[in-house]
Amino acid sequence: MRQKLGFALAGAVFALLITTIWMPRPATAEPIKLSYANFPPAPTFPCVQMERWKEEVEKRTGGQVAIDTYPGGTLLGAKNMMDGVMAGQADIGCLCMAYQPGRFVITNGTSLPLGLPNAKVGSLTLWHLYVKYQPEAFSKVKVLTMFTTAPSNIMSRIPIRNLEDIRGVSLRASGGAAQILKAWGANQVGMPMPATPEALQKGVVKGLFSSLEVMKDFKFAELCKYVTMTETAVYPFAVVMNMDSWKRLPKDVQKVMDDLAVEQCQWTGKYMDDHVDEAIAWSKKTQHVEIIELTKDEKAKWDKLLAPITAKWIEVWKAKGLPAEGIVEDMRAFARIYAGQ
Ligand code: DTR
Repeated sequence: MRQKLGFALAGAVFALLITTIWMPRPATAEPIKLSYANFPPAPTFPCVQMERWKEEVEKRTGGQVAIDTYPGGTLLGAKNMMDGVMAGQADIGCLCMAYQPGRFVITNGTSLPLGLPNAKVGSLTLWHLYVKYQPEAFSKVKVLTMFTTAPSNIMSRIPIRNLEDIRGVSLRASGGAAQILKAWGANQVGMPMPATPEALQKGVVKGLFSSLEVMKDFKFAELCKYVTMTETAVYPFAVVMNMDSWKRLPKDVQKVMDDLAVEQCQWTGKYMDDHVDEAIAWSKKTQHVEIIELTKDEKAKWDKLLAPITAKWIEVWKAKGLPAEGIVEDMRAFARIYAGQ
C-alpha cells in the first residue's frame, strides 16, 4: 500500500514537472523589442519626433512592442544610418537625406529653392513625393515616415546684410542647401549637424545654414549673434526600418505603423514650425541675437542667383533618365495643395 502511494506521488510530481516544462507560454507575455537609432543629441527635433513615435506605437499596439531609442549617434551615426539599418545593426533609423545627396536624388529634390513655406508643407510635400515615385533608394527598407525641417536661414558670427557681406565667408550646409550657399558666393563647408558645434567653436566656419530651431537646441545663439532671414531650402529626413525586422512584425503591428506614417509626418512638421518660433524668441530675448531682414531690392538679387538651380537640376537628372520635370511640377503642386489646407 505504502509502495503504491509512493509510486502515485512520484507519478504526480513527474506529471507536474512535465507540464510546467512543456506547457505553451502565453504569446503576449514578452513584447517585441525594436531598436531605433538616431544621429543627433536627444533634445533636437529628430529625437523629439522619435520619442513621440515610440510612445504612440507602444500605446497603440497595447504594449505588444517595446522600442529602445538610441539618440546621439550611440548606435548609428549621420552617414551610416541607412547602411546600418539595412545590415540590421538597428531595426529602425532616422536619417537626414541631405548628408548623402547622390543617394536620395528624388526626395532630395525637396531642398531645391522651391519656396516651400514651412516644415508642415515641406513634410507633406516630401511624403507624397515619396509615395508617388517610390524611389529605388528605399527599395530595401520599409519607410515608416518622412518629414522636413523648416526653411533655412543663415546664422553667423558676423552680420550678413548683403551679397558683399556673404562673399567668401565659410558657412556650413549639406546637400541642396549647399548649392544655394555657393550661388550666393559663400565658401560652403559640408558636414552633418552634429559636427557643427565644434567647427563653429574652432572657427572652421563662421556660421551655418539651417532651420533656426538649432539656435536654441544646439545653443548656437551663444556664438552666432546674427541671423539673416532667407527662408529657403528645407532639409528632408526619412525614418526607415530593416526589411526583415518589418516582415517579422505581426500584421496588426504593421498596420499601427502604417497608419501613423502621415500623422507622424504632420506632427513633426508642426512641432518644427512651432519650435522655430520659440527658438527665435529665445535667441532675441536671452541671447540678444539680431534678426536681419534683407531689403526688397537685396532679396531680389539673392533670389535671382537661385533661379538657375532648379533648371540645372532638371537638365542634369533628365539626362540621367529621371522624370525630373514631373518631379518638380509635382512638388510645386503638392506644396500648393498642402499650403492651402
Ligand atoms: N538643417 C539640417 C538638418 C537639421 C536641422 N535641425 C537639425 C537638428 C539636428 C540634426 C539635424 C538637423 C542640417 O543643417 O543638417
